[in-house]
Amino acid sequence: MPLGDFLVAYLQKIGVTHLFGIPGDLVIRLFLRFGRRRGLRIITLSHEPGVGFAADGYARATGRIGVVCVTYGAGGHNMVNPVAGSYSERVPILVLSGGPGEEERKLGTLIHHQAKEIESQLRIYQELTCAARVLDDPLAAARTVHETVQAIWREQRPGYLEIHRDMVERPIPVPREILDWDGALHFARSDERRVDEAVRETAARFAAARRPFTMVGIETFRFKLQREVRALAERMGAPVTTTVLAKGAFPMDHPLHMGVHIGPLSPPPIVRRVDRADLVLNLGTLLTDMNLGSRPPQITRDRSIWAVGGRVNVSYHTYTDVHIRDFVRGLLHVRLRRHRERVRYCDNLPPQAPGVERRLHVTDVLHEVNRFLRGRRGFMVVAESGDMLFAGLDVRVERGGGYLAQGYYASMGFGVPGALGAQLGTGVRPLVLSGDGAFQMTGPEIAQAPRHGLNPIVLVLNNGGWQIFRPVVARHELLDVPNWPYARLAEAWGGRGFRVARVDELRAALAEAARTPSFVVVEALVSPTDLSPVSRKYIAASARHGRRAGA
Ligand SMILES: Cc1ncc(C[n+]2csc(CCOP(=O)(O)OP(=O)(O)O)c2C)c(N)n1
Ligand SMILES: [Mg+2]
Repeated sequence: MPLGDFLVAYLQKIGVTHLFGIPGDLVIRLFLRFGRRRGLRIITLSHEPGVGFAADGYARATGRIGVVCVTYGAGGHNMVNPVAGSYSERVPILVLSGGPGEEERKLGTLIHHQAKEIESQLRIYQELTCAARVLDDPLAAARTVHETVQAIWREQRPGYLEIHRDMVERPIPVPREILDWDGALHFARSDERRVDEAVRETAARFAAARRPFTMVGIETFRFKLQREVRALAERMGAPVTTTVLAKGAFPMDHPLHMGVHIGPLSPPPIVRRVDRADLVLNLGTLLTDMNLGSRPPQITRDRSIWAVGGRVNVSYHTYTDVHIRDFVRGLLHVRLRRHRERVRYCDNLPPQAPGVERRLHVTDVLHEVNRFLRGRRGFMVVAESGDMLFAGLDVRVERGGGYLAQGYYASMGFGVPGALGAQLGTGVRPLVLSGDGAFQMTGPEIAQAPRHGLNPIVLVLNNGGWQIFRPVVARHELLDVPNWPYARLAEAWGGRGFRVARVDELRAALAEAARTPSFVVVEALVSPTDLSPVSRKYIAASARHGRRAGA
C-alpha cells in the first residue's frame, strides 16, 4: 500500500478526525492524500503557530492525538514554539513534515527552505518530542509510524515524522500485526507488586492523618482519570485543590473543591489549610515554578505523597514503575478512612463594588465572566498568557464546562487558535480571555472561524500593551502595543464586535454574544495600571525572586 494511504488509514484507525496544516511544495502530495474523499477533515489556518496551537487545543480538549501537517523548513520551523508547549505540558501531538526527495538531495545544491543541513529540522524536533524519525526506509516505515504513535500516547507528548516527497506514493509492506491490530492505544503498565505496596502504604498514612489534603495535577487529566479522581476524593472527604496547569481537571463546582493552589500566592484560606495539613496527596502534579508560586514546596516530604511521572513517593519511600492510573485505581479498591471536612471554595477576588454605570476594572471583568458562566451550561474558558492567565484562576466554570490554558509553558498566542481547535474537537463554545498584546499575536486567526463553522466569544482586555510587566518596568512606552480597532475588525472578518468601557456595557455585550450565532469579539477597555489580583502577587514575588537571584 502507498505510504500516504497507509498513514491516512492508520490515523483513522486510532480515531483521528481532523488534520491541521498549511501546505507547501515539499509536502503537498502528502497533504492532498489526507484530504481525499473519506479522508480526514483538513483544517487550514493563516500561520503555522496558529495551526500548532489549534491542534494542541484539539488534543487537550478531546483527549485524542492532534495531528499537524507542515512543509519542510519554513513550515516546520514555524511550528516549533507550539510543539515545545505541547511537550512541556504533555499534550499528544503528531507532527508530520514533508521534505526534499532523495534524488534532489543528491544534486549537491542547497534545497529551498533548508536551514543548516537537511537533517537540521529533525534534530530540532528531537529536542521537542518523545520520538522523531524520518520515514526513509519503505520496509520499516509502517512499524516506525506505529512505534512513534505508541510513544506519543504512552508519554502524552509530541512525536515527529518526516516524510520526504518521493516517499508518499512508495508502496510499503504493512506487517500482519499492524493490519490485525484494533487501533486501541495503551498507557504504560505498572509493576503490580509495587502498585499494591504504594497503595497500602498510602492508605495507612491516610488512616493516620487527621487533616489530609489532595492536590490534583495535570497528569490526572491527560491520563483520563477525572471520574476516578472524583470518586476517590468523595471517598476520602478531604479538600481538593488543582494546580495552575490542572485548573479544570477537577470540577470547579464540586463541594470538595477549594480552588486553585499556587503556593504562597494562593488565596489565604488555601495557604493556611495546606500549612495545617498533616498529609498532602499530590496526584499528577508537575513540580513547576508556576504550580508552586515560584517557591519550592512548603509541604515537607515526610508528610506528602507525590504520584507523578510513573513513580510514587510516599514520604521518603520511592516506588518506581507505578503509573498514576494504576495508583488511583488501586486506591479506589482499598478501604480508606473517610474524613468529613466542610470545604469552602475560595478565590482571590474582592467583592464586586456596587453600581454598574462605572468604568471597568479587571476584577469587574472576572465577576462579570463568572456571572455569565453561572447562568449557562456548556462553555469552555480558554485563558491566554499575560494577565489573563492569572486572572483566569479566579474564573469559575460550572456545570461541566471546560477550562484550557498553558499554565506552565505560558506562550502568548495559544488562546484564539487553541479555542478553535478545542471547539472543532468537542463542539463546546469557547470563551477566550485574552490581552490585547496576545490577541495581536494570533488573534486574527479568528477570521478563519466562519469558514470552519466555529463561533468563539473572545474577550480582549485592552489595556494598551504588555501591562503585566508595568509594575517592574520603568519605561512604560516599551510596553506599548498599537491600538487596533478590535470590534470593527471582528465585523469585517464576518463576526460581531463590541467595545465596552463600563460594567453594564460588558454585561450587555456578553449576553448579546451568547445569543449571536457567529464569533464575537468584545473589546473591554481597562486602565494600563490595572491588573488581576493574582498577577499583582505573582509580579511582586517574581521581582523579589529576581533581586535575590541577582544579589
Ligand atoms: C510568545 C511569547 N512571547 C513573549 C512572552 C512574554 N510575555 C508574557 S505576558 C506578556 C505581555 C502580555 O500582554 P497582553 O496580552 O496585552 O496582556 P496584559 O498582561 O497586558 O493583560 C509578554 C510579552 C510570552 N509569554 N510568550
Ligand atoms: Mg495588554
